[in-house]
Amino acid sequence: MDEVIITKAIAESYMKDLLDSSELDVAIVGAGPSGMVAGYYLAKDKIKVAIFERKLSVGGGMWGGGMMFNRIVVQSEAKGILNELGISARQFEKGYYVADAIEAVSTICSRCISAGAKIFNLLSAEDVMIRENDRITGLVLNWSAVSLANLHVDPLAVRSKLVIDATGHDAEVCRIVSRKTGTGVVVCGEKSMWAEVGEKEIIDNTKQVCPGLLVTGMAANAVFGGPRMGAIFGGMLLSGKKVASLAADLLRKTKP
Ligand code: 48F
Repeated sequence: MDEVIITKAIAESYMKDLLDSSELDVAIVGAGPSGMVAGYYLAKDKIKVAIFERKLSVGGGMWGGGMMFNRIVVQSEAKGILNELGISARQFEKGYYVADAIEAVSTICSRCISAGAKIFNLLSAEDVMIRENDRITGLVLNWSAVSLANLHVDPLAVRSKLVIDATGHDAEVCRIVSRKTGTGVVVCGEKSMWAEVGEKEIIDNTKQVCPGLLVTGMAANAVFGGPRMGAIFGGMLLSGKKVASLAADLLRKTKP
């Protein structure tokens, strides 16, 4: 075994994927459930998509289920997505399915990658690229370790036809766009827990917020002031699926 061959294999293979992802159809920020479901459906539709995740692990808030009981609940409306991905779930009461959070995260991630999406962990979106008419045209990325170590190191950028904010409760990309553009994007902040309403509103709140930027998952409710919903995850899955379909439609419309 030659350590230098191992080094070259890792560096060359990673660099090839990173360079290939420097021009994308869709760049997703955040590899939580909504971001990875969106990545799965986009890749399945042959759309060039990459997900940039700040942490070492993907899965966002799904691993820990509710209060560290690693189970999630999914309602009937989203059971079809579990079936399609191959995640087992049993009916607890009529309309309430319970699934293993670890199986859910690992399966969504695996299906997302095998469909053709690239996931880059340990990278944070610290800004967006903005061009004429305040159109969002890509992401400004840096290693998460740079901000953790408080290093003064400039970022690099990727261009993408569309950006999806899947950053969860903080709606980080929308907050940046709200601060730095005149697009009128305002992050209202999420309301207190109300599962029934939160799960309904998240679907309506999943949309394009300004030219080039869409929002999904908990970030959608954070932007438009919808309630949080706790450890029911059907809305996240349905929102990820919906944003993929909206993005695919927008890409088709802008095709020369
Ligand atoms: O928080 P997260 O799981 O978002 P989600 O897909 O799902 C929400 C649920 O997990 C749960 C809930 C259910 O009722 O409310 O909270 O909407 O995943 C968001 C991911 O985005 C990453 C973050 O580390 C997490 O893995 N993230 C956040 N900001 C950035 C980022 C950033 N600036 N750059 C890269 N990744």
